[in-house]
Amino acid sequence: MATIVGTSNTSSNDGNTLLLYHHEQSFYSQKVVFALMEKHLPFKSHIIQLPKFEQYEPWFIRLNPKGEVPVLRDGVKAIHRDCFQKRAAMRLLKIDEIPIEDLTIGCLLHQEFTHDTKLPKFIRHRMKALRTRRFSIIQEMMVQYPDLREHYERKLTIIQDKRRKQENRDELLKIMNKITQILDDVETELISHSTEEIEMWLTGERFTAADICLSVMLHRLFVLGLAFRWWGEDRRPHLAKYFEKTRRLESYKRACLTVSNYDKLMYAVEMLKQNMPYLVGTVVLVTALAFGVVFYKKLRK
Ligand SMILES: N[C@@H](CCC(=O)N[C@@H](CS)C(=O)NCC(=O)O)C(=O)O
Repeated sequence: MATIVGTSNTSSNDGNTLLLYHHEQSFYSQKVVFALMEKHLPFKSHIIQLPKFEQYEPWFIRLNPKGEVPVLRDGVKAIHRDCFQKRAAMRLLKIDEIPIEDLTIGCLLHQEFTHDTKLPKFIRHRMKALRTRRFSIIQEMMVQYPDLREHYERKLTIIQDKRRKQENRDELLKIMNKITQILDDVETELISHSTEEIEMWLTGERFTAADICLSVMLHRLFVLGLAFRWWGEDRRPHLAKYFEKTRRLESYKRACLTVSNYDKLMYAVEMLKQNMPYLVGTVVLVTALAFGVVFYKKLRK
C-alpha cells in the first residue's frame, strides 16, 4: 500500500498533519485517500504529476526510491498500518495480488475485452504515450543524477518486464481469470450476509480495509469498461448491489471521483471537439432561421 515515511521535521509539513503524495487517478493513491477519509484523518495533499513524470524527479526518488505514489509522510506520530491493511480480510480477498497496472494498460492495448469504458479518449492516449516515453525519461535522469543510478536502473528493469507482459493478451486473460475467482468468493461472502437484518459490508457491519480494497478495485473495473463481465442484474447481483452502495459513500466520491482542473479542461475540449459538427450545424441553422425571419418580415411589408 502506501509507503510511509516518518520524519520529525519537514519543510513541506507543519509536523501535525499527514502529508500525502499522490495522484488522483492512481489506484493505490485512491485506496489511501479512501482510508484516510473513512478514518477521518486530516491530511494535506501533494499531487505528484505522474503525466509529467514527477515521480522520477530526484527529490521524489529520495523520498521513495521505487518512484511510485502514494507516499504518506507522517510528521510526528506513527500511523497504524491497519489503517490500510487488515490481514485476515486481505487473505479473503487476494485483491492485492492483482497487477492493476498490467490490467489497466492491458485493457488499453486490447480494447476488444472492454465495453463502454469511462476513460476519456485523451486519458487513454496519454497513458499509452507515457508508457513508451518513460523509458527515455528515466534514462535521461540516470545520466543527470548518477548518485541515484541504482534506483533508476531498478525501475527500468521493472517497467521493461511489465511492458512485455502488458502486450501479451494471454497475460491479460490470466489476470481476468484471477479476478473471476476473487469476485466469485466475494459474491459467496455477500450472499452469506443477505439474511442479516442490519446493513452489512464485506466482512461484517463495519466498513473495513477489505471494503476499501474491493471498492477501489470495482471502481477500476467499472472505469476500464470491464464491469459487464462480472456484475449486473443477471450476474453476481449481490456484488452489483454492493458497488451501488459503495458509490454513495462520500469517501468513495472523494477518493475515486476527484478529477484535476487540468483534466476537467481537457475533457471539456474533448467534448467540444466531439460535438463540433452539431455545434456548427446548430449555429448555421439558427443563423439561417434568423435570416429567414428577417426576409419573411421584409416580404410582408
Ligand atoms: N506497491 C505500491 C504500488 C504503487 C504503485 O504502483 N503506484 C503507481 C500508481 S497506482 C505509480 O506510482 N506508478 C508510477 C510509476 O511506476 O512510474 C503501493 O502499494 O503503494
